[in-house]
Amino acid sequence: MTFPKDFLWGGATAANQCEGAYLQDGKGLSTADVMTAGSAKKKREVTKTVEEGKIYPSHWAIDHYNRYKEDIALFAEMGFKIYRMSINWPRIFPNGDDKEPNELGLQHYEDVFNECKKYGIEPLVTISHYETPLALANKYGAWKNRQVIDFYVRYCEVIFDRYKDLVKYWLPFNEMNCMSMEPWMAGGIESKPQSQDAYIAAYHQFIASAKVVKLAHDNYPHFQMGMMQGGVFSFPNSCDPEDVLSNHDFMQKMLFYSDVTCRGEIPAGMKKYFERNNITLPIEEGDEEILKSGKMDFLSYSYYFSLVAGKKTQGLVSMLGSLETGYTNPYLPTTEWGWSIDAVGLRNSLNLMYDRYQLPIMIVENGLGATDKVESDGTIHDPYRIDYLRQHIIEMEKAINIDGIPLIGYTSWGCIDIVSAGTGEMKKRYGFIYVDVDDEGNGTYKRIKKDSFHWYKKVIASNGEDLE
Ligand code: BGP
Repeated sequence: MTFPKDFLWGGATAANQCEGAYLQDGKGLSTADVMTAGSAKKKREVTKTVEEGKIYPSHWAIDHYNRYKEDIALFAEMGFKIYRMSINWPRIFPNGDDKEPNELGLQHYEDVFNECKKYGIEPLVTISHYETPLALANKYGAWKNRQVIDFYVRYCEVIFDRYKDLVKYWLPFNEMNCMSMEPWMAGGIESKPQSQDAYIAAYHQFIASAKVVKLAHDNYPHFQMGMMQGGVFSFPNSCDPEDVLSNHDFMQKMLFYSDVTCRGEIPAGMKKYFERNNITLPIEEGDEEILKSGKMDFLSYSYYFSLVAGKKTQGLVSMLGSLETGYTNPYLPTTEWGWSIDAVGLRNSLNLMYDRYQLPIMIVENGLGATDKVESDGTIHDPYRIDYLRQHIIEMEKAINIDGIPLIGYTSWGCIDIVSAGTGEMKKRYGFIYVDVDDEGNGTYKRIKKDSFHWYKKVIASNGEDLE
């Protein structure tokens, strides 16, 4: 087993799922702050305002905002080379359209990045991870409105300038294709997935993304800008050519997002799809140039599972809740939350994505959401998590050494337990570090190292050689 010597091992979180402190230091509300707790069976509710008596897990999460020093010290103890995290947009611009940024918010992330640097950890920053300022949704219709592009670009100008010496790797949006599945999360859009409005919002994000990639390239040549795609990969249900074609159609809609941001244009097949479905993108003069001028430097994506698509496929999937394409894969086991476990699928996806874009790749989310049990002596044994991660790391190594894929980093998801985006639960845990807090926010918030903590530390120390 060999990984490149400068391979970026680490972990990933998102601000709305870990920070808590939802009004501290002048922060405004985000679209995540009005999403109630749900479960695998109960969809999270979007209430538009904070309602008395409802449970909003982002309000407390794991209080990483106040405990980041302790958490980063634990990441450093595992040997992290990189920490993927997001800036909570309404900490910087509480209403999204404010004239001046909030200094306390800016200072906070400066402190966080300096803390990372202290341990030689490289920050990888998601600029927008399901955290659109709520005021932009209520006042402007969020990403449906082209004006929001300007607010986002201004936000980027401010953070690029402030953190230019501290941050090199940036992801303009988390899982852009989430707009085809969960438009509220992806962009504060209330309409149905794959509707005209959702595609308008996606289109505005493409323009915004291209503009800030160009801004970075023109002013900060040392920045590396990355596409972040939600890893929704499917295989045909059978070799029936109709199934193969349906799977292609499904994947075309999923990869639309990485196609536009990595290649700089709308693919022909999607133009036809929009025509057939009476969807009109709000294209303005000069947009083609903008898209071409802001292509990504690298590709990143999340990978948890694979899907099966075919003739019966019902639209797209709700990736963050239940996973429904109409089929199950008889070859694969599933997690407690019903997600298939397909480590070889990760290698397949790496080949697919490299063939398609020829860009360096980072896997920026991967992991197993599971219930953990704290033993009476305070230890936590999570061999299921170690096993899941081991299988996926083995497949990454094969992709590098057998297939020749330029994979440059791996940040496993929820390196410390955080709130689940899909269900709003705390009990769906991904971490190497357990946090003593329950679904209602009760607990001591104490951090406890799981068995996987010690295991991942060895993996990193041996640069992926010791996986036992
Ligand atoms: C991705 C999101 C994350 C995350 C992860 C796991 O789609 O980018 O924010 O949470 O999925 O999903 P969940 O939290 O629903 O288990």
